[in-house]
Amino acid sequence: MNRRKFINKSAVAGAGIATGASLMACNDLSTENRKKGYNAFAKAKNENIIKPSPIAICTWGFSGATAKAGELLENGTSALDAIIKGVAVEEENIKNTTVGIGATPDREGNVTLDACVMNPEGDCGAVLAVENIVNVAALARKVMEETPHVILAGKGAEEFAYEQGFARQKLLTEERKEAWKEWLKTSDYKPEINIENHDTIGMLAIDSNGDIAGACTTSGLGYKMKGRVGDSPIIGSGLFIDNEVGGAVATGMGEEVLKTVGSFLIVELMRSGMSPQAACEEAIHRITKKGPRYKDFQIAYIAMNKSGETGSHCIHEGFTMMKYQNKKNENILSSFYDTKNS
Ligand code: SD4
Repeated sequence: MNRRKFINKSAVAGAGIATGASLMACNDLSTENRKKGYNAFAKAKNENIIKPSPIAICTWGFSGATAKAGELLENGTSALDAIIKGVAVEEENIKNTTVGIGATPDREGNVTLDACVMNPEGDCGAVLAVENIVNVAALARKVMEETPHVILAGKGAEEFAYEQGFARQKLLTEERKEAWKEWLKTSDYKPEINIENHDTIGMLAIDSNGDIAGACTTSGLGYKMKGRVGDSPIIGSGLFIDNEVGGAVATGMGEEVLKTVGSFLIVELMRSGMSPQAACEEAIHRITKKGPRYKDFQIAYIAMNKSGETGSHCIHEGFTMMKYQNKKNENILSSFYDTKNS
């Protein structure tokens, strides 16, 4: 090797080492700073937050669910306890065709349920494609509290439920069975916006300690493929909570929520300073900007920050959310993406 080539090579290698070293130092420093910064930011934020009076919000018009959770919160019940009892109102409501007993089956005639929960400590639990158990949000909580795992699916989740004392119950009602038989005549799989598949209940609540928790429970999309799981039991997509920031929950076409990890996105946007409303709008925008396919499906988000400010946004007009606070149980019409302007 001639001298000139050698010098050039060493210079490049030296520069590489120097750059690598300074980059590493830089990364270390920024990680350190970021850690400190986040903690300081979160602490300062929490100290500055005026604790709201207990509040429960949920997707759609499930007034009985927010009333139940809200009244429990007012009696000092923890956010998670109140939520589990609140969403159970719909899981046990035979008329709700997308949650718990009385839900629409998959295309083979089996009702399979999905649910997840998250507590203020940042722990979570989920159950996927569970049969014969009504209160799957409570079961997801058991996974979180009684197992070393986060998710149990199918038969394993069902067997665990029996071990935990849950009753075996037939979820398919005669009415849903007849509707399924009717559906089989055409087997036309086309979820209708705001008409069917719109009863998933996702709930967020802040208790009298100012702590936030959440749950999401559903049978998913009616006449789905056997084994299909949507966003609802997937932490970060159907639900996400951070007790330093707030929480978010989704309803609608789960596949599209999964692709954008919507609830986690909303919480992170709120962490960076966005209001719950603006964060929900941005999360919907991430979906609508992908192209006109959004015209065929509905997605809605609700969110709440630690001050008790709430927001909701959806693609198509017609989504509502419930809000219970200070003994007032309101149904609030959500803002929506204006498809006419797109
Ligand atoms: C799912 N997101 O399984 C659910 C369905 C839903 O209101 O929310 N329906 O995709």
